[in-house]
Amino acid sequence: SDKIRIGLIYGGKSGEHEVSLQTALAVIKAFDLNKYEVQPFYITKQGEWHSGPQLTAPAESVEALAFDGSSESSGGFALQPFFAAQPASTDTDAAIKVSGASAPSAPLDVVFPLLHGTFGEDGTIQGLLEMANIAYVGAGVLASSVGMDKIAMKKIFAQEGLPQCIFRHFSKNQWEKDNAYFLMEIEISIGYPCFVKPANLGSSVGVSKARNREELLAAVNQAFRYDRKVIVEEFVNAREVEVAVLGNDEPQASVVGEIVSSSEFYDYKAKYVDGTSSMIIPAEIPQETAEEIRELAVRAFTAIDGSGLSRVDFFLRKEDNKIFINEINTMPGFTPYSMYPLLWRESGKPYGELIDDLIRLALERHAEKQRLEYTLD
Ligand code: G1L
Repeated sequence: SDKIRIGLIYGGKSGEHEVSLQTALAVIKAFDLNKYEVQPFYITKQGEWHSGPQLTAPAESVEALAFDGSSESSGGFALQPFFAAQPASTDTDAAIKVSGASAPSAPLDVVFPLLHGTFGEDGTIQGLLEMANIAYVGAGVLASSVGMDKIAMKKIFAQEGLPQCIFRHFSKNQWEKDNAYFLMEIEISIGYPCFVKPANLGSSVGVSKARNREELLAAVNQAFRYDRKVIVEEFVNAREVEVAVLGNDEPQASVVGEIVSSSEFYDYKAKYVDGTSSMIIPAEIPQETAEEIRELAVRAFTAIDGSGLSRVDFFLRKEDNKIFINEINTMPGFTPYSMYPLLWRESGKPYGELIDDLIRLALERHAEKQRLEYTLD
């Protein structure tokens, strides 16, 4: 058929297994099955890949997407029957060839990697898809890994001149060798209270606030349980605002949204509620501030070599409205009730259109890459 063949990879070993399943279900429901064919790949919590049967109707529940039996395989080998053909000119150099026996009748056109890296750091699924020469939605290898490492991210932001809070960082080995030095550094340059976080991990696992030296020592040890690198940040008393960025070479920014705790929320005209926090879209902030935040978001996206999508999170300091970039997330929450899709909805782009745009952007980036030369002959 002339439908676009979409692969969905979801599940995975990470703590976001359930969120990933919910997201896959929502994305599947949004696909126009007259236009797309959907091939699911479920990764169990144990890391086994299960490629399911092609979907001819939207799945009914997450249970229906969590197949346990058929076509089990370990690692990305489940993808191999669906590899794209290598470009003819580089065929002899191709690192991976589709062998005759498993050559598919219908390779995938584009994949949605709906999960965080399950191998400890991110960019890994993206790397697998690069080697398979399959187009995929969202950030590439570099932006994905930068998006998961707060230290690399902040260094790139600093180089780009983006305003951010004061921070210090160290590895476990550096800390063990000379923690007196880092304690002094932190107390002189940051002071208390401060936030202590593992460099990796998107969520708030291992994050704590320290009000004095004793708490700082405990917080650092706690953070080292989750990563071998730790970052300590200045505490900023601020509102939290977020922007959705979409595009490749000419990324666009959505309206700005604000996250507030549920208790504060009732003072506002009600908008969206998601778990324990709520979203106000558009944020009630001055128009010049919103414009500045949108520009900073696009610069951050470009600085990390973003593509497809990213949600960029900022602090707006209460005392003076100063803007600080907090982080960029290349794999934001993506159900129809998550901040990223809601920001685009309020900007005039509904969920289904957003998905169409992401697929088009993935195919465009892939086509452009096929035109690059990789050898000297
Ligand atoms: F494929 C996209 F669009 F790039 C993409 C990939 C992953 C969008 C959103 C996400 N997000 C997630 O996978 C998750 C937050 C549900 C789990 Cl990490």
